[in-house]
Amino acid sequence: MTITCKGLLEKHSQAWHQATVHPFLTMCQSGTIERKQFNIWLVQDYLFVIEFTRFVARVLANAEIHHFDILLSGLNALKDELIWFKAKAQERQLNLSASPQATCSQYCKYLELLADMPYGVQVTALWAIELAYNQGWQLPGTMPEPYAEFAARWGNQDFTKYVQLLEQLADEVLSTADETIQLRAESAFLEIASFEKDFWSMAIAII
Ligand code: MP5
Repeated sequence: MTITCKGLLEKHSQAWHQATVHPFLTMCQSGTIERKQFNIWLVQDYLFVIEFTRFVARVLANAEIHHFDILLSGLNALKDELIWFKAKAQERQLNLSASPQATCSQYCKYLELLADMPYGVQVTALWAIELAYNQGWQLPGTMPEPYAEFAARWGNQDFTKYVQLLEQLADEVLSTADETIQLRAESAFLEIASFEKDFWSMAIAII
């Protein structure tokens, strides 16, 4: 039987719920998150996005030509996002040369591991990573300032459309992938769900 992105979400709904519905996000929504906790997430996420950009470039290098447009639009958005992160850090007077925390560096190392995996696994992983933020920032509903801007970045309709297009790419490749690749894509999905949960937890563990 062929797996699909929707099938993965249904089969592993609990793992996915933990990745996308987290106290970090509910605390942003209720305005109870400490500034220090939010700032830790911001700096660590910037460090993650640098490695994620490298990962997307590797996925593009393996992609079928008719997938280029969508992947290139993702890379283009990452260019703006890295600039935006720097602006947000400057507003908050944060040092972006901080070291990655263990959770961040383990997630980044996993992105490097994905570099050696087949394209079907990579594109499924890319979809899952983007969906985690799309749903995570959307699900709590309206966020108060200063978090509304962050929720809008990953929760907006254009980003939702981009994630839907990634789902189509992943489903297309998975539909003809052999069983080994499908199983590896499923493992990658579960790894990512777990890393996403841990990433939120990392930021609020400090206080
Ligand atoms: C994303 C992110 C989404 N920024 N951080 C984590 C830990 N997971 C997913 O990636 P992007 O490039 O910000 O859309």
